[in-house]
Amino acid sequence: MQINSVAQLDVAGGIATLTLDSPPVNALSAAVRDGLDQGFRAAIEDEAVQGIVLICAGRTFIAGADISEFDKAPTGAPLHDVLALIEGSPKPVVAAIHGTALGGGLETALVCDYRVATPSAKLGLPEVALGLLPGAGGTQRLPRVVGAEAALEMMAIGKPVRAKDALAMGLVDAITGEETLHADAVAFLKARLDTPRTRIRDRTDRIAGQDPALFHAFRAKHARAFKGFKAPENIIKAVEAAVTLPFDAGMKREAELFWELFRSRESAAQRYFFFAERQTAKVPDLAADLPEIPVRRVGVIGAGTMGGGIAMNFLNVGLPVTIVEQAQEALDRGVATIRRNYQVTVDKGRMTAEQLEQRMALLTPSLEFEALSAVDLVIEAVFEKLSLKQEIFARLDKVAKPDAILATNTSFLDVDAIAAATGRPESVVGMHFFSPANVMKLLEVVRGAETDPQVVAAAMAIGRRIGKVAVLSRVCDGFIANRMMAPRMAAAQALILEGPLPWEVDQVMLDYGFPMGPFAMLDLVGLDVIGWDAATSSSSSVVEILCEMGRWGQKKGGGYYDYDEKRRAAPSPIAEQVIRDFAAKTGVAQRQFSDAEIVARLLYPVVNEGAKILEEGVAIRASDVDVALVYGYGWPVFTGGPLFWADGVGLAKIADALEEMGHTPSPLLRALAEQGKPIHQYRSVAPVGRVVE
Ligand code: TC6
Repeated sequence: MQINSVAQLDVAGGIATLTLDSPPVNALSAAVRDGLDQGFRAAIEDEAVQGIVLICAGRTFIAGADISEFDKAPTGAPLHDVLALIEGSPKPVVAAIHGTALGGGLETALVCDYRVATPSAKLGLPEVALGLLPGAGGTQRLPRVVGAEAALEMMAIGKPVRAKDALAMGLVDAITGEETLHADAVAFLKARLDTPRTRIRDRTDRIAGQDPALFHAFRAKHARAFKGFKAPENIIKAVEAAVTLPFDAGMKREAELFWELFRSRESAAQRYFFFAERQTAKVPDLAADLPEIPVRRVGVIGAGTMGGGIAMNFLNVGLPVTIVEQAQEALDRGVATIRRNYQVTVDKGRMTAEQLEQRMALLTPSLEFEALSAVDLVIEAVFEKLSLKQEIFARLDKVAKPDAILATNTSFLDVDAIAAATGRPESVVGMHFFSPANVMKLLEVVRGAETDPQVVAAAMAIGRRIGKVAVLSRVCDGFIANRMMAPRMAAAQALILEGPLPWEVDQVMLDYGFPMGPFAMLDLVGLDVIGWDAATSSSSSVVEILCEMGRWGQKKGGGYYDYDEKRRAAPSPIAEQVIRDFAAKTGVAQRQFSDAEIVARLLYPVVNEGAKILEEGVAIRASDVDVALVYGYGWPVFTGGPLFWADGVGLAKIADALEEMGHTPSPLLRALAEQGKPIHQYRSVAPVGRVVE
């Protein structure tokens, strides 16, 4: 019997099966909640029914509340009522889980009497990633099933568990066959029709006598990871309520804590980010049915830090890589570094020695450029010098297969000028990785003026295949992420001449939520590599003076900070003196700055740069810019990224402040401020010859 557009009820042999079918992920939309409500009512009323199986069609069990409905007026049966109906069913209910039972999906399974799952299923309460807590009883029921400690881990960290672990924890009652979920669930239920039932809400065996020290220890253990986020703390409080209060009082507490989060800017930012991340894959002028360019073998030119890290991405997903260097020594060093990096993972117990060998066996080191003749994708990762890259691409043009994708990992050079060195600029694309390339999630795909759409699509797809979030950029100096952050660096360097010291500026950025401040970052990268030239150095900036003194950063034991042998940083009196002297020499007035002023000085110019990037059509949409900054620079996700954050501050306020600081606000920023429109929803409006939506 068809219940509604997404639910169907079938009765056979005394068992009712309610099947939900709401692609793509059976999220708990109004239709799904109505389907559950009416379906369960019908099954409960039907006298022929002795037990009920809840199952989903398509790729997954219910993957959670429908996040796209969160900011709309509520319609349909309320989730709490639906869950109360299922929990109060006079007939036993089993949730038959495949794919992912997440968030509200797992909470639905927790009001059933039993849960069975396929071996490949995953179960989790990942609401924390949306700045929320499981607000449909998850915080109260999960601890009653798996205990407070495991519940905290699952909810405050948000990582789903595999079926086999869920079985060990008591979260699922049986593992079914991969292909026989329904039949196995029916058999499981039939065997238990006469078994006395205990609802999870009535259980106390896993939570009675919980030592409150657990919560202090948990907070302390994760203090760093939770900094700036509101949801983990509310989750901990909700679990404290679960172990100390009766069920109904705990539910009330959960609701208060949920709504506090729901109304927070942090959660709004994280919900925005959820969709922003998924939007990046959508490139409006690339037809969905573009023929795919298969990538089976990869070549990497350059076995330095970047080249090695890039190669690891492909080895990790089982793709053979040929890595080419000019000299045996550099090649050996590069290969040894890759092996050493994997060994660290093995030592941490996250990889087996056998897997390490399997990955290394996929790597072919070579000194011959010709070794690249068989690969489908080549990524060049040599020194950042245009003439060198052009020379390499001219050589590559002669050896690469006719349909090979020729990618450059340049971080700021003109991809079109590199492409022009070949006879096939349509095959050339930028694939800009962030260091460490095997870790950082961002991949900027840089589309040249002549890059074939198929090549763009292939580069985006391969990015996803290696687990990156691929963001599309047009050619410009620094592309999206580096170009956005350049003004922050410039502002920071100017600011330290006016009073605030590097470590004070860094601290304000840490408090904002960045993993590292600009000066600690400069010391890490090396002051010498950001454009210092010993031959032309003329003591005309603090960076130059520090470099002339040999204070190149961490590697020299000192830069803006002093470092001990374990590379622990301490504010440097020497650097402070250099800064003070330079400020005096150049006559810069000193004054006090509040933290808010420091934030404005450093980050408003970043917002301005973002507006310029959108005006020029370098990025397709504002949310892509936010994603690039979060994944490329660790911009705190609870702000939503620079442009979402800017809307919270107010565009008019930012534009006015920029003017006061001596910057020219971009016309787009001014226009949006005057129209009262948010920037984070902005989509590029197709300047001539650029992206068309
Ligand atoms: C919750 O439950 C709160 C409860 C409290 C109640 C009071 N809603 O990721 P994919 C879309 S909070 C709406 O590319 P995958 C997604 O936008 C929720 N839409 O696929 C995309 O759409 P597009 C807790 C959703 O196979 C499409 O589905 N649950 C939702 O790589 C495919 O998604 C979560 O946080 C949703 N809940 O991964 C789970 N989920 O094609 C969030 C997905 O138009 N979801 N979409 O772009 C996930 O983690 C993953 O989507 C996945 C599938 C593992 C389910």
